[in-house]
Amino acid sequence: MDLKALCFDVIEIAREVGIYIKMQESQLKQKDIETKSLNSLVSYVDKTAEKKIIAALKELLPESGFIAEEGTDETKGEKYHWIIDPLDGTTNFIHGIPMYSVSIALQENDQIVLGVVFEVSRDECFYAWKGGLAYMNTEEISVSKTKSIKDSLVATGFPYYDFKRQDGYFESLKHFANNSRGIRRMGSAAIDLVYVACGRFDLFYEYSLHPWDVAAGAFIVTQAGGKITDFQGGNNWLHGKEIIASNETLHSSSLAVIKAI
Ligand code: 2AM
Ligand code: CA
Repeated sequence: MDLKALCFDVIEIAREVGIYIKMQESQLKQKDIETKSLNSLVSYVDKTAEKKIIAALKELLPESGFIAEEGTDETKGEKYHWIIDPLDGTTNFIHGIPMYSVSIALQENDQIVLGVVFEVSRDECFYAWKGGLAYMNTEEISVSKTKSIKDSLVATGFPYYDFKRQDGYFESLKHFANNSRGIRRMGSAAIDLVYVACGRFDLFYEYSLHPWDVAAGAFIVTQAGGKITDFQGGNNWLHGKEIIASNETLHSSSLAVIKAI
């Protein structure tokens, strides 16, 4: 399969759907917003965007299956599955905050081989394919070369539904607040990850995330020279609901703090 050509087709789809989402920004009404579970919101925009993405991907790769946040199509594939978050940062979108993205990854057996994250408001498309590097629009990107936490900008996501690990999590925040350049909470894990990939953020960590929040962004980080693990330093970050993304040096110096959560 020509993953590079496929990646450019997926970019087209992400961009088109991003334009649709942006057009809906001014149309969305309070009555359009549903609550799926505690603090997890959705509207027709997420669902329509997902349907548009899946219809287009089916044409590109008819034998593939889908793992998509809104579950509008749960077709199982043999070898290929698309992991899709049609709108990552729904809470931001609903509140009129322009920090949201379209995230699409392709899995071949258990391995991610392609990732696209389109940050709609900035018109920045981040992408990578297996065997290639990582890019933002037409530029090659790489993770930061920062060596110490004191020179790092740290991104995270605050717990919004699983509060059991809150104390440990706030301890880690205290550590980074006291020792880094600052902490950011964007509200879209896909954007956090691609900002690590291009060196804007030096470190990102969050728990309670789903595969569709992280699949594409994490793959782009690895292709940009970064390191992705779960909170124990292992590989269970896609389904394990814990992720750390950074360059190799900062990753090893932060692991002990994050492990304790
Ligand atoms: P979503 O917008 O696709 O649901 C950031 O913490 C991540 O958690 C985002 O990728 C976001 O993905 C998800 N999330 C869901 N509900 C959230 C909420 N109420 N606050 C913050 N993040 C939320
Ligand atoms: Ca979503």
